[in-house]
Amino acid sequence: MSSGEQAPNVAALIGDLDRLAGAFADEIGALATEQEIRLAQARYLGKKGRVSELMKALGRLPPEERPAVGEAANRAKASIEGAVATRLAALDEADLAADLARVVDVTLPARGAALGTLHPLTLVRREIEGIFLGLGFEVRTGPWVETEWNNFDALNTPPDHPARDMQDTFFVEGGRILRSHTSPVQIRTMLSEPPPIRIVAPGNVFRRDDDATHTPMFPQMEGLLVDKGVSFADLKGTLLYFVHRFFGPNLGVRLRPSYFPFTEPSAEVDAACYLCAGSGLSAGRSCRLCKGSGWIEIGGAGMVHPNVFRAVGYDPQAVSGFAFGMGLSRMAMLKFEVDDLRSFYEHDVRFLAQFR
Ligand code: 2NM
Repeated sequence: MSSGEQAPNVAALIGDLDRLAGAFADEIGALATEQEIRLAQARYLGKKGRVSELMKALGRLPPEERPAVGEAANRAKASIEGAVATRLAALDEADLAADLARVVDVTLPARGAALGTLHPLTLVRREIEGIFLGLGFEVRTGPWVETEWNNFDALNTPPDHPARDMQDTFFVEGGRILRSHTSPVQIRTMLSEPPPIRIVAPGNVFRRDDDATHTPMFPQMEGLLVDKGVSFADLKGTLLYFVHRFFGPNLGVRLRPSYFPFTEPSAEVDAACYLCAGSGLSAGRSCRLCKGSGWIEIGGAGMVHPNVFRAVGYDPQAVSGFAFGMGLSRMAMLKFEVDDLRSFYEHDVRFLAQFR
């Protein structure tokens, strides 16, 4: 031989290969996972495995003796691969048998699907919409980004009015603002339709306020009725009907003189407290809802100012109208006795799930 090493003994080499297959078969019986089995397979058939180690001697054999050793190597390889396949199949079967043996109580009740709830502000908005729909009002909405004209000028609110200050109103690009009330919806409606008008405008509005009792965005609902011969008595009757439907029958309404640029006369609207029926006393103590006054403030209202009609092209000699507005968070706080405004914006499911 060119290497000068002695040629290996062919019979011994074949015997070693045949014994390797047997040794593998013994080893694999104790292995419990596919990973262990694959590692064992690599120790025998891998590049540096035991079969490859024995095959290094092949090059030192005379050519005529190589085929017999090659055959022995193939036998060992096939035997090892066969043992692997058999063992893996047995493991699979054992897994399946274990699955089938598991006792499942099919009579256990299913876990109920959790139902969401409507947000209290949504409940209150829908309820109020329903009351006014029943009176023949329509629900109208409009954009959050508005012109200063729709939000202020058309509403008889002059350029030097404090509400138009940077301190109070959000200004956005292009000379526009975030609406500070939903009144621009009423303006848009009057600009595009002739009287009679009967609408409520629910929606979010924006003011530069952020503390325990004010959020920079809050939901509002305003209403507008315009027709021939509409009076302050129509306004009060409408508010009285609303209070009876929303808070309870037989509750009084009180209008206190106030001022808004867009209405004249203007009023703050109080409803008799539904908890103490206006007495100021509940359970022998000062009522917790109205703090003993017997009244709760629910919004503002008034007769539409002639300048508002002029701005939208209505003739203030021919038609008159009333308008009102209320904060929906306040209405929800009163109705559900929620004492912190921020509860509506924290998205705590333990709070929200109480309104079913
Ligand atoms: C309020 C209070 C009083 C109001 C006025 C108008 C309009 F467009 F007709 F002039 N819309 N809404 C109004 C009046 C709103 O909210 C507290």
